[in-house]
Amino acid sequence: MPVHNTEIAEIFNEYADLLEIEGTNQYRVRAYRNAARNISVFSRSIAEMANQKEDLSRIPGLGEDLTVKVFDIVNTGKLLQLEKLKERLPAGLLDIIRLPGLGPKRAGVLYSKLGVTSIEQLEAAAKQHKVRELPGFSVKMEENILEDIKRRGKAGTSEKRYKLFTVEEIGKDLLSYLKKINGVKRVAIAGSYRRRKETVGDLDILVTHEKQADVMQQFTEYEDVERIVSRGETRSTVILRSGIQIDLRSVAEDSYGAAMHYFTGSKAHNIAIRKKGVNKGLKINEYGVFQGDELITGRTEEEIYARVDLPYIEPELRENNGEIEAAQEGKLPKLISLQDINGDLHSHTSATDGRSTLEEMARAAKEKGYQYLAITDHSKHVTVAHGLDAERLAQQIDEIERLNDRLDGIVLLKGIEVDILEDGSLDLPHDILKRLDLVVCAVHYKFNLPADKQTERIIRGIDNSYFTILAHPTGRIIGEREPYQLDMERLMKAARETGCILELNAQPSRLDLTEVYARMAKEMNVMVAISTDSHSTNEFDSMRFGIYQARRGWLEPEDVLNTRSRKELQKLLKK
Ligand code: DGT
Ligand code: CA
Ligand code: CA
Repeated sequence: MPVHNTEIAEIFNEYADLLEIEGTNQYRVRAYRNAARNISVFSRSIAEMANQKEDLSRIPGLGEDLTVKVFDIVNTGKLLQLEKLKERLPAGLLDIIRLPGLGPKRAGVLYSKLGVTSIEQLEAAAKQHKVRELPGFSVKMEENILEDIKRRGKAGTSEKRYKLFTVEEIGKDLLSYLKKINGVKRVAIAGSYRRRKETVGDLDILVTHEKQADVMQQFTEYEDVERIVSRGETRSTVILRSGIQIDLRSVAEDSYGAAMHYFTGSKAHNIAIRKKGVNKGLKINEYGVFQGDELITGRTEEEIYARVDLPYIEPELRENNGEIEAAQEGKLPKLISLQDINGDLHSHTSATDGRSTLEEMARAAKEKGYQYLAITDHSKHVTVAHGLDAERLAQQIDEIERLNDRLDGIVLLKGIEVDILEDGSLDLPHDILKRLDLVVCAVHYKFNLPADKQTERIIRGIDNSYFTILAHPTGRIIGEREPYQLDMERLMKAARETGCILELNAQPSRLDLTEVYARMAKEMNVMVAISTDSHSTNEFDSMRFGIYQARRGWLEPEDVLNTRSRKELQKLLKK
């Protein structure tokens, strides 16, 4: 398996980091970093050049010594000197240098002066104010370190990620700019964006073009570019003003499918597919599928999968979470798509905190091609939203009934987003809930109860015979609010017993029924409703984000309540 240029570069970078921690002279450290940078943007596969005994000194920054090391990496997949250095230096130091503002030099100081070799030890030392005294550190820095460690959390990274919604707009603009470049044929976004992850780290864009097109030049001249990280013949990286990084790669038409597959990832999925290739004597990389040195296919992703005896696997499933096994057994899910949706079951009007009237909402839903729209304004406990009490809800019910008589091709369902109070009771009396088509229930305060209390509160709500749908079940808001402490499995068991439905809230900042929970719901036989929680007519379009997440959670049309026709839905709701 040829080692990719970026892998060689990563090894050199890691080696440089560790050398620097050890206090090796700057000149040597810089030589490795410099080589790494040049290697990562080099336009041809260095592994292939090495295998064909080509002259590697053409690669800028590679002297005699480093050329030998590149050969070692190409032949063995690793660098012996790095492995040895790793044995000498504690592994935790690598985590420390990835904290913002630290880097190998300061990590070296922490190590040599305080013996700090892990994040935990660093945290302890900072809390004891030992860090501020060190050369090159300060009080402010010590505070930042503590904050960064906290933010980094258990997940282990402090790297900034962007909501899919945010990068969608950025990506679309950039895509249309690239398409207009003379000679450009195809442009597509790969990476986690194509897999529709709720957040993405950076955007990976592929282009194919005629030879003479100066795509890289024009890419780096895009008006939104703040900084050019690298520019090569076939790949460039820039940082846009919004801070997001864009990787652009130009690929040959014959390799387009292979490159799409490779750069769509995930890495774990790629590795698993590559292994299947190896078992069949095939070499799979971003250039194609090879038998020996011969390129046998690479134009389409379908062909790549076919070569390892698999059907096409949708990008949203490519996480090496069982999709390859399912594909092998012919058990891939037939994923839900936007066209399967027949209505929306969570929306607000100007009666509470929405911005459109009942009638405006109804007409907009009809325009989306929906058969029904549930109106679910807030209940009285949410005073900031001017929530409805029983009397105002009764008026709205009457109003909806009158409006339904006039409306054609769309039916408004009578609903409420009622608060689940702290004791698990619902915020409105049963005799008014009884008049509704559906009752969407939600937690809007006391987010910080311990897991058992919060779970019991919600389960008590679920046990209420009027409870239809649990809205935004974990309350998570991406980058703003952690999910409440909950025993999801227990909650889902309760939901299954009572036939309660879980909402996949499609607002791009919520999506709090994560892919993991969506899949768990499916496996536990709990139905999901994908709802936009629209507060005005132009929010219905958020439905696509709910669909993306549902697809990542392996959901099929029958797993989702609002794929039902109005008749089927009303039958289900009566139960
Ligand atoms: P992100 O940007 O953190 O949200 O996640 P991705 O999946 O977009 O990751 P990124 O941008 O680092 O790389 C894009 C794709 O390129 C990734 O999904 C798989 C592929 N890739 C990157 N590095 C490697 C590697 O070392 N080995 C393999 N097999 N694939 C890789
Ligand atoms: Ca990416
Ligand atoms: Ca990338």
